[in-house]
Amino acid sequence: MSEILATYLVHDHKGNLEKKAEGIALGLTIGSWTDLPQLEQEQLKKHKGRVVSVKEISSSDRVDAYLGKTVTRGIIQIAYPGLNFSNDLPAIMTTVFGKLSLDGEIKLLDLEFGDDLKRAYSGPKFGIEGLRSITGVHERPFIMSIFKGVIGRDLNFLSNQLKEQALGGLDFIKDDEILFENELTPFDKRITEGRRVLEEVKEETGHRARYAVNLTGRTFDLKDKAKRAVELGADFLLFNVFAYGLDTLQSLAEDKEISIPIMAHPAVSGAITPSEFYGISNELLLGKLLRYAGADFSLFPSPYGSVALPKEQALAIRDALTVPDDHFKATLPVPSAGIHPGLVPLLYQDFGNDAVINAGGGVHGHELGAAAGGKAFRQAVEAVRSGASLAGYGETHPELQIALKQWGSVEVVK
Ligand code: 1AE
Repeated sequence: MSEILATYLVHDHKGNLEKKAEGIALGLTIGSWTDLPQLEQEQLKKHKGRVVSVKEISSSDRVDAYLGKTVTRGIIQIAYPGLNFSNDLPAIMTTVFGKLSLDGEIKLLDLEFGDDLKRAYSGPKFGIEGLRSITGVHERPFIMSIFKGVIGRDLNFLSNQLKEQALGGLDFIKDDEILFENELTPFDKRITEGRRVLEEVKEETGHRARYAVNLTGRTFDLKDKAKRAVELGADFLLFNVFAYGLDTLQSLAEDKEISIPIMAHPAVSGAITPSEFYGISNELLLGKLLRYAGADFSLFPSPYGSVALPKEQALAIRDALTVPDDHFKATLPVPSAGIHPGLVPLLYQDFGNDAVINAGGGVHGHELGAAAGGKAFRQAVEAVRSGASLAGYGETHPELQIALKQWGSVEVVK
């Protein structure tokens, strides 16, 4: 098996990045070997991590002040021999960032898998192309809304909310990620009742929205539950992957009987990614690794809304999900949180057609209700795609006009 190449941002208070890199390459593989007899050294050589590059980057007073000491900052790359690990994400993550992650002053920026390693991962079953063929939506970004305020509510409330959202012409409607197994709206009933409602709306309007039901519960029960969801006619699964682990997602995505798209929610990833000093980069965790593990959709904070990511990070996630790859289908980017129709020009400019415009509050908070909220988003997309300004389009589309009055807008200057 080939190597895996890890890229790290390091902070070294001894001012010797080469030594630091060598220490990591040794420490995460064969440990100290200088005292071992020659024969053993030779035998262990093939297991040793290899320092590939060491590059110092500019120092920063702000970083020194945060860490409480003067540090040399650098980007280092270390290759780990495939011989050292079984080809699965738990083994790889432990190899490249196991104990090292506890250091608190090192960030894992990227992992590059050799082709033979990559082949063990099947990636998204459907990906962007598959989702376009399921929905028949080819020429525009998708639009999604999120159930809101459903905890403690019964199935009737949920069905009404689903119907309202679907009447707005949205492509996807997802469970709130905080809705778990409960007596009022049990998983099985949400699927069967959701299907009934969406078919009813289709009869009425010709439009069939797809519903992503939240797959929750104990890890070892998930596969059976997901298969039951498929038998009951679920459209998609929503999955809080970072509460379980990437490998759990991979097991679900690889299972042929779980033959529906999986939407990965970023809940809990904020405990791992946000620091600029330690943890794992957003681009790697919410981008590349989710794609390898088989997510058809990846939700992440957009650069503009309520829990925003720096723009370069959001775009780097987008790229990692969609960059052409001989082996993997593209995962659909879902920049989310605090999105309203007035942000559609920005979203469209930055994420284009191959993305989902996703909103909870921006749909349900519309003065005329969720159906009007959905319509306002559809109208905003029509406006942007036809080259019209939102304000101008709003003059003949009252739902959009009201949304713009409520939340404002950001027109894009080209
Ligand atoms: C990044 C995930 C966004 C999400 O799950 C969510 O519920 C967003 O809600 P709004 O659009 O901010 O109301």
